[in-house]
Amino acid sequence: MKRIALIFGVTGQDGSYLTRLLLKKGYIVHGVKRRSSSLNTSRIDDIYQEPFIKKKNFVLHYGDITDGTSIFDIIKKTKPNEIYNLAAQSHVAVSFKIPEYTSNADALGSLRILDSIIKINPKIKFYQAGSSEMYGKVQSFPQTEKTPFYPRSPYAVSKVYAHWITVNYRESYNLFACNGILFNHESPLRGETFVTKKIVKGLCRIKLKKQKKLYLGNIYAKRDWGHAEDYVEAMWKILQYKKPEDWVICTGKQYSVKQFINLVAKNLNLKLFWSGEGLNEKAYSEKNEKIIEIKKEYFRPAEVENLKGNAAKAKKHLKWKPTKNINALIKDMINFELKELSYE
Ligand code: NAP
Ligand code: F7E
Repeated sequence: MKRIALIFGVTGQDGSYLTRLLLKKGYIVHGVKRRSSSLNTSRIDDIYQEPFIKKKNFVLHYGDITDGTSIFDIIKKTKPNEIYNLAAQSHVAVSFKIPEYTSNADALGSLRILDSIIKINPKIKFYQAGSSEMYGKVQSFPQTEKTPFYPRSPYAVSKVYAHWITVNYRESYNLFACNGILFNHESPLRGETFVTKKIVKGLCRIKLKKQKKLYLGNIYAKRDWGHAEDYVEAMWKILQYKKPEDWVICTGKQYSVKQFINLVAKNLNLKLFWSGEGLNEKAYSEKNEKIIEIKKEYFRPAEVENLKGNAAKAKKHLKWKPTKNINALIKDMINFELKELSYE
């Protein structure tokens, strides 16, 4: 019997990589996309061209994680063995602007799926896309599964709710429900307003003289950045483990946003000269043109300054480890961007 997976958030960065992974493993994959007035399937459209997939093995359904009826109906109709909840309003800065919607989608969305699972078939395995943002104002270093949460945004508070409701349903109803606590992961398919994509795209365009400047916020925040392709493999392994547990997935390496900028510039053979401090800090080109400026509007009301994880548990029990380091990630993102720009 073919295994059946249902992915909420199939049109996102992780949804696209996870779909490819599961199809390669022989799953039938159902994906939930939400209705929008413009096309939102650009990350998954090319999957239908892949030689390894039979078209009937990948099916899309309209639905929304703020709409319990659609969730219930899709789960009932598709009869999945595994559900991956990747759907979320995933932008931390935006969550301060639309906190109520973010909570509805990111916190209650998970509850709606879990509640449908216990009513339809409690044997369905469930993966919840948790986040290192839950550690927020970090309480210990590096962060593990045992580090207490201290969320710093409506996004992170909602993810903490989703984490604990997943634990609660596991303990109350004996569900195979798991949290992945994933640190930042990026790729060529990363959304355009996340900092790594913004930097790679901006510096590639500046290099090719298609753009003059890049505006950023807090360049001293530090993150543990991995590659999304590695991280979706971890999601799958989490649901194949002998029992349902919660897992930290990260690289264990940390860089500041400024270090990330310098690495991208180096890869592009773009010389940057930094000067000034705070909002007046700037980066200049060899020809003394201002390339990067700091803008107050990109700072957040509360920041997460310092994330670095320890994935020892996943390494030991899931036999998972990241295969791509920061340089491989940056090269992958740059190559994609330069190819896209060559079509412009
Ligand atoms: P993403 O690219 O922003 O994708 C989010 C997905 O959720 C998209 O398919 C989006 O649909 C969908 N979505 C948003 N609101 C929805 C709604 N109301 N109903 C149904 N679908 C909805 O995010 P990602 O980077 O792939 O991340 C996947 C998940 O992991 C998210 O839950 C995120 O919070 C979490 N996470 C991400 C990271 C990371 O570094 N990437 C780290 C930890 C946790 P549209 O395409 O229509 O917008
Ligand atoms: O910001 C700083 C910003 O938006 C990273 C999501 O996938 O990972 C992501 O959340 C850092 C922050 O990611 C700009 O202040 C500076 O400190 O790329 P980001 P994030 O907030 O870490 C976690 C794990 C998730 O779960 C989330 O879903 O970069 N920063 N200047 C900037 N950030 C943005 N976006 N834009 C700037 O101009």
